[in-house]
Amino acid sequence: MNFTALAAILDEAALRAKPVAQLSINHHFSLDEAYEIQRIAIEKRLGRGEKIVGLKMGFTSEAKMKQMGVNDLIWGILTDAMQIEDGGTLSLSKFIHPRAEPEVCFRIAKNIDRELDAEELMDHVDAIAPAIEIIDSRYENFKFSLEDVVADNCSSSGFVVGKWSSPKQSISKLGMRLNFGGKVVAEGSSEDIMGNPWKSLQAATRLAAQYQMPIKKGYVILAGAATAAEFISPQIEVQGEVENLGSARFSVL
Ligand code: OOG
Ligand code: MG
Repeated sequence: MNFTALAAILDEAALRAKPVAQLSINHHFSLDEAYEIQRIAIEKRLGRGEKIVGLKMGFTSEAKMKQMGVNDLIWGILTDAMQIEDGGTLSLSKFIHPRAEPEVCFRIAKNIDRELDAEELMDHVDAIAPAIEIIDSRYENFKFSLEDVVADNCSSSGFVVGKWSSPKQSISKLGMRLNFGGKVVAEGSSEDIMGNPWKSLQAATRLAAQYQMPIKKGYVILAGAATAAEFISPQIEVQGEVENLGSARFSVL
């Protein structure tokens, strides 16, 4: 089967909110080919009028790699259709088996088309915010290989960004929490994200150069979860908190 057909399987699974078997069981494709499948599936979304608004980094913490049984970082694309406004609602009927995770989000101030070093990064970011990512693997039982999950746009399905604040403050060892109905369900530290979420952004600039996909001014970049992700259920209020940055939230319908 060609990459276009594989991309169509994943795109339809997302549209219909119906899971599919792991592609890698019957098809062989490399990590680079998985990114090609991801690209074709995103083209389909763009063809339906969606716009790219950012990127998400995945598996940037031990907790996430361990939870999902993989061992390398990945990136996926965020579109405007995936964004839920802070304090907004999520309708479960549009998802297969969504999970939420607390994240840190960067806003890009200038186009980036090469790998930046640590000192250059700050100059390319104009704000940071607490965020929640909603991931919804299109694969049955949320099970996949690294290639499978990359082809599936790294399970991207939704995100909520809280209030923006200055990128000059330290984000190196901030407590991060996921609360359901006011109860803590997952807890970690921003230090668990590659030592510091800025490292994740730097890795994004490396991937941008490698895959010739510039990171544009105005993009939001999710640095990856510090904790394992938790399944969400109807009628709960989900809050993602980052110490000193505040929180982002949504309610599940
Ligand atoms: C893949 C997405 C990983 C993160 O923050 O590490 C991710 C998944 O777990 O389904 O978003
Ligand atoms: Mg994530």
